[in-house]
Amino acid sequence: MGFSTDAIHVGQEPDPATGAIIVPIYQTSTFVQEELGKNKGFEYARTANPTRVALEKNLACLEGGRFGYAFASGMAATNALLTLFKAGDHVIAGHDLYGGTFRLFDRVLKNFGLGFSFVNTCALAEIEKAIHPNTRLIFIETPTNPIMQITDMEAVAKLAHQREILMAVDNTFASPYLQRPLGLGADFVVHSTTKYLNGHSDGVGGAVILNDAALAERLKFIQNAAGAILGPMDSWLVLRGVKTLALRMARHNENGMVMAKHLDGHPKVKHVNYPGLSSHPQHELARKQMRGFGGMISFETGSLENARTVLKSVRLCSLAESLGGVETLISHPATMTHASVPLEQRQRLGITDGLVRISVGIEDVEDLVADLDQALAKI
Ligand code: P1T
Repeated sequence: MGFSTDAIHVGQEPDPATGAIIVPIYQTSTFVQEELGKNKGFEYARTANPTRVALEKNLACLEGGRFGYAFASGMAATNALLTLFKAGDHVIAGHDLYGGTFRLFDRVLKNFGLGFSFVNTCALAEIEKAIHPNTRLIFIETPTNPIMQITDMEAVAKLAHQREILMAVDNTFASPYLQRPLGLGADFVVHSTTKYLNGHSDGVGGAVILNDAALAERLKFIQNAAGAILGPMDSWLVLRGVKTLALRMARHNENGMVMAKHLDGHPKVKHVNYPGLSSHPQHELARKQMRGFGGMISFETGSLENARTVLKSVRLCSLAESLGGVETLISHPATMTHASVPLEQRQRLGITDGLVRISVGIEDVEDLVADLDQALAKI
């Protein structure tokens, strides 16, 4: 079936008890058992809940995977994935990651004996150089948050598998509508469902999708053992959001492109990071592995003062962390989402004090352009 058909139907048969067309919110902590060892497939809601299972089936299908697990947040999903590994194992991670992912790796998981190398995963040679005998995982974002760099997923997967290393892609920025990493060889896809999958800025959640049955069994064990599960109400919100993912992403693509082109020619803007622009260093690769370029853009205003002026002056765009909702959000990576990345590393990556990030929503794009124009005029 097509993407939209799957998004609307997979995992969501009419409720067998009532015929309800929408999967109910099974707001229950436990399930009554008929006798010892006899139940209807559900025992305790940390282990499995029907609303969450519906979402897990749906997300697995959309990513072209066999197994999906939903977690309390994107960070909980990444944390669960990383606990598949053990002390002494080494992970190669992209150097331009969501600040919270870097913080989890650098300030939490390192304490448990996992080793990390942060490299530019756009350059295959840099990954190759960082491989140690104990390297078990390559973890990338593409596009990256917030510089919008693109990594060649197929090439990295090939390299990883030659060395018996697993590969994970955080697909939050693109969503499965724009790219499907498992089909290009990745072993895991991670999502913050908080973003495009939910799409309405009304729930925090995460997911991991994969194909390997043995790894899936272990991840399910971890999901139940550690317990950072997505609740039924939040699972339902993501299920509802996903039904319109294709429509929303098509509009994010359109609005993102209009906004990126407009900013690119703007006299107050020094540089625009958007993979849809032909000036983007990995534009051709983005065209090859993505279906559209999405709604995330970052641009350079030149100074903290200029960024502050823009962020204070916008009226329609909202100054807030997060992304991927129907409404346009604008943020300042250096002091907000990426404040936990050390200054020297931020500077090396181009996460300057003047960098502004926009999650272009699905409003009428003329209104968004006019809002940005009046804010930039104040510089
Ligand atoms: O916020 P949470 O659901 O835990 O997801 C974390 C996360 C993981 N991966 C990526 C690529 C992300 O962008 C995020 C969260 N990012 C923001 C809150 C932000 O504004 O960038």
